[in-house]
Amino acid sequence: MKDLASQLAQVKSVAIAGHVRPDGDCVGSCLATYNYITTWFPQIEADVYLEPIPNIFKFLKYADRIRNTCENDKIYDLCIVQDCGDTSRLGEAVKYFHTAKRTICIDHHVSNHSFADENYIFPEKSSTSELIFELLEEEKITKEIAECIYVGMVHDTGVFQYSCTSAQTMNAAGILMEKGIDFTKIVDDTFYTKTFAQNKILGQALLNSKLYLSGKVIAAAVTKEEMDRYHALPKHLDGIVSQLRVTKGVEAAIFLYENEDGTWKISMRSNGRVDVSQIAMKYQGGGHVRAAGATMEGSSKEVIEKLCTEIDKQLSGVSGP
Ligand SMILES: [Mn+2]
Repeated sequence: MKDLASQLAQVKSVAIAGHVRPDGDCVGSCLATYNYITTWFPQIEADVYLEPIPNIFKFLKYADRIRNTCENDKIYDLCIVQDCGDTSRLGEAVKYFHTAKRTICIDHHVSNHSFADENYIFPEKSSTSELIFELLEEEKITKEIAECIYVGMVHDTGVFQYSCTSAQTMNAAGILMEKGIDFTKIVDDTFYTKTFAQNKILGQALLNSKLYLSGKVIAAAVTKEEMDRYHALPKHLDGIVSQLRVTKGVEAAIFLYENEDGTWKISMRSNGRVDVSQIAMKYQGGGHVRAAGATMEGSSKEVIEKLCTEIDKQLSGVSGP
């Protein structure tokens, strides 16, 4: 697959979907594709399915057209799934993937096993949004499409900071800037600005944090009760693990919060020596070498101990990269 345009020939209807709990890259890349199709292929009937998106991304063009529910049983000519490592992370929209006449997957998760008919998967790329940039004709990237792609790249690179950022990422970002986007405002409004409640729960998570493995791992858990106390929703906890990761001397950071059913949602970050995607996959999760997640059962103490054991194995060379 070399471009998106050739995939759209003879296609009358397209469903676009991304992963559950959509983040900046998921929302940005899906809306980039949606805006591209509606702008340049107006004869195609396109729908985009995502779970409710964070408010910070609602300024993107056609964010208001995102469908949060999948009650219709439409069968699409083409289903494009983006930023999603496997079908179980598609949520309800998985039915459109299964019934569509043809499927495409565009993704950068290492755990992705090329599950669609056509796959455009590059784990070394910064973001799915960067892959969308590659698949679109530069002259057909409008300002609105550029905003979507830029948001996705900014979020998955931590504002062009993580090691997944490449020269190509920066070149793409430069071309997007020339489309007239307000790049300063995008970074400030969608990445750095936190609500008061978000800062409070971040503070609580940092107070809860402890060091393990002689300071090589930092872990923090936030309980349901604490989330309720600060009126924090899961989507408000996004930056916490990144803050833990920048603690001096740590190789890996673990953040967990309690789900409604008492299980724990785990996020892990690595500073390079630990492959956290391997550990996440052991617990039916997935992600990238330096950023991965999973869901686990048990007490927070047990969960942290299990993860520390895996990290220790890697650091001592028993397994791992
Ligand atoms: Mn991504």
